[in-house]
Amino acid sequence: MSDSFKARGFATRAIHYGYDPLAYHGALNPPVFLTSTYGFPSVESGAARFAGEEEGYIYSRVGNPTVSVLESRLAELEGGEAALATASGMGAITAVIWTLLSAGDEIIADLTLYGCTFGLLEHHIHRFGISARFVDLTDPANLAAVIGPKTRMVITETPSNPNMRIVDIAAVAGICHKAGALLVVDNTYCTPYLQRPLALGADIVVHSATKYLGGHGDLLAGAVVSTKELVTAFRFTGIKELNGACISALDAFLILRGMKTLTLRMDRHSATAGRLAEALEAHPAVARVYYPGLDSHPQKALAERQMRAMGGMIALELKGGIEAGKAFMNGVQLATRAVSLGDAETLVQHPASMTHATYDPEERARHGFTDGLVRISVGLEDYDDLGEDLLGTLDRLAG
Ligand code: 4LM
Repeated sequence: MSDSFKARGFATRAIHYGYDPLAYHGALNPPVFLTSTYGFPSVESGAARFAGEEEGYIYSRVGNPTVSVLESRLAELEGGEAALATASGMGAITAVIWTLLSAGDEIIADLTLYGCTFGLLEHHIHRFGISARFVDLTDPANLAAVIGPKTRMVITETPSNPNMRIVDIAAVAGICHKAGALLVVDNTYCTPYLQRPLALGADIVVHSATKYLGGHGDLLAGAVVSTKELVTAFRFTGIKELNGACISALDAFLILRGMKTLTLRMDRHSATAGRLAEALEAHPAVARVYYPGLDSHPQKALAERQMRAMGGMIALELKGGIEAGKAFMNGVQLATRAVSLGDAETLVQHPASMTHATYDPEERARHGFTDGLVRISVGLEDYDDLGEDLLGTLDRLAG
């Protein structure tokens, strides 16, 4: 793509960047290259591709033309030099960790993370000689106090899943870089439309593309965006030799299709979630709502500085605690009881027994979220219908 294309707006690049229809018979959409392997013009050429001395595809575990379109578009939108698409968000996170860390290294992570990222760090990674500790990164001074020579990597989500804490990416990046550590930001909740961690100083962005990037609940995928050098290492070490979590061309195609409407969807998710968060907070059955756009959110000002809009995720606690939360989730009719997020359909789930069941009750208390927390992924339905379902269910429970 020419440099002039880089000057276009976000929505334009989300639709066009990295694909030239005229190179493919004018086909408006990129072809889906359903092939596992690629013929080499000669043995010498094949060997040169393996040696990294010649451009060209080798095998779809390490590269595929449909996937390449997605990767160049994601790199562009996140403001990174290169991107790698993966089979899932967990595939992206493990590719980064396995590629860069060795026995003796330490990871510092924020207190709250998606449950399986937490499970990997808390329950498994020590088996490989890597240690992990959890620090409340909402106050960067906590990181400065404990970061040390063994700390190779700091991992955070912002907003965090499930309780919507906000981490100051620029402040945390500064502390990481002074100590020689890399900052990894999981940008799943925001997508590059709402937040661009690399521009704020992060070294690596990871995604579950299963969520807002795909946007339609029909696939699993992930992504990593960083420098060319690191992405090459994630591709040829992390995916090729360590975890094998390559994406399929068809899923890459579906994400590209989903991303054509990314800006529209994120604006709509944010607008509806903002209205709902306010209405839920005002409801007498609700004890607390966690949404960075609310005046009651302790980091609203920081969220407004580093995010374009506040996104579609809400967490709440009901005054009746966990039993009221269960009755609420069982009572809704339009919303679907399901894990995952970022779909057109509104989804409700119970982190303590579902996405975050990897935290035991004591860990949940220590890491700052209650058993009564309910998470809502606000979909794209009409606000009035959602309000009737969610607030109406609360009314019925109270009545
Ligand atoms: C969920 N989340 O919360 P794959 N990073 C973040 C996530 O929320 C997730 C992943 C990574 C949920 C899944 C069931 C912030 C996942 C992992 O599921 O491996 O694509 O992404 O409901």
